[in-house]
Amino acid sequence: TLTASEFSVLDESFHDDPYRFFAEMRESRPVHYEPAIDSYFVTRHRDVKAILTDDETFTTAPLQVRAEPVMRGPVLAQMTGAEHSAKRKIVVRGFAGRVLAKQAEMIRANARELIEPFLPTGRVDIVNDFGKQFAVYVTLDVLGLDKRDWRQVAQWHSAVAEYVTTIILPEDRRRHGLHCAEELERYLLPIIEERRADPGDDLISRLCTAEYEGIAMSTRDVTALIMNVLAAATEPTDKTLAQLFRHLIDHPDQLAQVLEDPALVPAAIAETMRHTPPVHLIPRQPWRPVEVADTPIPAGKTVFCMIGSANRDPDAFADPDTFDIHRPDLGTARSFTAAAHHMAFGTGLHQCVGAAFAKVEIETAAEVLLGAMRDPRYGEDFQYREEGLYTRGPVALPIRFT
Ligand code: 2IO
Repeated sequence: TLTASEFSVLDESFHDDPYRFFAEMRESRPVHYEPAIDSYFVTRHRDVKAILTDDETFTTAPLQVRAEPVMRGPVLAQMTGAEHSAKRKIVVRGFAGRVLAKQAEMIRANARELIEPFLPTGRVDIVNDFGKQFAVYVTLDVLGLDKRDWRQVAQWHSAVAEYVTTIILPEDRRRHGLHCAEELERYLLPIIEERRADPGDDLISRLCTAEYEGIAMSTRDVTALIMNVLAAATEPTDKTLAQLFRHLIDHPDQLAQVLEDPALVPAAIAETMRHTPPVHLIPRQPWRPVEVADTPIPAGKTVFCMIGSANRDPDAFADPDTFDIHRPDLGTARSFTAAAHHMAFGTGLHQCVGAAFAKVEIETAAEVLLGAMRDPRYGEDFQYREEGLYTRGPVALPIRFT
């Protein structure tokens, strides 16, 4: 049994494998207080769901400190009311219908181009040879940015992501994140001016030409939304793709079924997102004192919803630690919508605006990769390791194939 004094989510043992702590936390300490950061960690599915769907009580104020400085302005999740619904709609339309169909072709072309050089070698690291570059390439194409800049953008992105997602960030890393965010903003500003004058059919142009209450968005608003899309589309992609491959390699029967029937791919992705979500924490802040699972939480404290734990709650999913693309409680058809039973895309008002895009992106990459590689398996003496408390994923996934 873990007692409050001897357990911390900041412990190395928790970081190494948080999953083995979740059951105990849900049962005996469903709301864990972490004194070092004066924050609360919520573990049960029903409590996380209640918090994320109660946007009256639980605000997204933590993002003001955690995200706004490096996003160079407010992101969608920080907005409420008419401003939120109008700007959210603008972004939703950038990932829907004919636009999304065109993006699917772009995604396929990028996946093919990036896997090609590895096909004759019979080996590829899904994270470091493919996934990271794929994530940035696709995001740059969505935004209409030059892919020749991808290494530079990837470097800026990692510093920005580190700023947003590190629980206790050392001062030098904090400054580095801010510096990279400023560089990224400096890179974007002339491009925004260009697109205002001569819009194309990319997302930056859409943001520049879209009107909110009859007026065009300010450059600060456009910049922040670009930064928001850049971070949100890049950070989880390699992690999700690598987890999908890991689960399928670990479950050869399910891999065979997916290869046999590609209609199972969405279920495999949804189950991957439930079992090992790329985003483990979603921060909220109650504006008044509340009680969660009989634990009083004062107004103004940060509350972290633990998605990895909620998604493995036996009250929500039978045999929750088992990876099973056929599980009847997965609800595949709804898994990429606000009605999803797993909460890898959050839920409620601020539920991921890119969920439909993410589905197409991972589906397409999986199709291209699985179609090009026979008998995917791990390389010899491969040691599996994951990293991250906020966003979490494999540090590498070197595989072999025929
Ligand atoms: C960008 C963790 C990358 C989002 C974030 C500051 C706001 C929001 C998220 C996801 C993924 C990020 N939060 N996307 O958790 O837009």
